[in-house]
Amino acid sequence: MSMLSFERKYRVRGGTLVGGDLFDFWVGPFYVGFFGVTALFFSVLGTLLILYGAAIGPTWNLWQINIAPPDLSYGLALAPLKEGGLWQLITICAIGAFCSWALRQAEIARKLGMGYHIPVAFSFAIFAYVTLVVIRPVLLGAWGHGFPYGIQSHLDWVSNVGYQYLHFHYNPAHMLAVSFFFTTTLALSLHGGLILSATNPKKGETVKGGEHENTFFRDTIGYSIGALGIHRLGLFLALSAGFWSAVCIVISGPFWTRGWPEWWSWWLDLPIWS
Ligand code: UQ2
Repeated sequence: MSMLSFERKYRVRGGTLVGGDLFDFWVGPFYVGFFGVTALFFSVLGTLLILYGAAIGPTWNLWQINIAPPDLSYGLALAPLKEGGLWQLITICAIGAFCSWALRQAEIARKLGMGYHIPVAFSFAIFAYVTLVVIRPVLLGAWGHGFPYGIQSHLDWVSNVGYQYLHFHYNPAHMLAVSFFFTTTLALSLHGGLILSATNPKKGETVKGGEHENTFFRDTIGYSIGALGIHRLGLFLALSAGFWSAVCIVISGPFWTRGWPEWWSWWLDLPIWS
């Protein structure tokens, strides 16, 4: 592989966050590190607990397997294994695995002398998940407010929680999140389309570069954001989508308990109308 000469330069000891030299080595192409060990530990344990939960459940139908959080009556206490305790352990394993993964990304970025953009970006996804299964349940006072682990069941949860607030699309933070998700797909399709059109020409034609890319957008809309700019924009759009998703669910319940359409009465109540 052509990268091997470069890899030899950076595949050296040092730069770890935790564990010193203990796990500072590679297995084949994979960096291990302290957080590689903890990521593997939490993901294997979590997967086994999911399999156990499925095994004691009523079905092996992939769509119907469900591991539910404890009943609301357990509040924020630990529940018996078969009464939501499994869900609690699986949640701990998931958070342990996700955070280990982010820290392993940070260690590898550090060893390579790169920025921490990747672990920072991944942490927004972790934040969105933790908002659903920890922050909001804690604010509402019961683990039972977390979402159930199952393909159908988590969709039912989203639907039920949405209807609990009458019409979730009136949630202003949800509006922002959805708009950011769509704008992310717009930006990535523009970018992917542009790069492929420039670098993958038909047989016999030469590969085009940055000048052509800029010119296409200057000719069509009078503006090109640039090669670095489109990636900054993409990161901003994607992180904003995740961030406002977390906000839109955490304010539903802890900070607003009525229907979301009603929230907009502040607009109808503005003194300028009277
Ligand atoms: C661009 C550019 C790229 C790109 C893209 C654009 C050469 C290779 C896609 C065009 C993007 C613009 C004008 C921003 C659009 C704004 C939103 C909110 C979607 O100019 O520079 O680099 O990939």
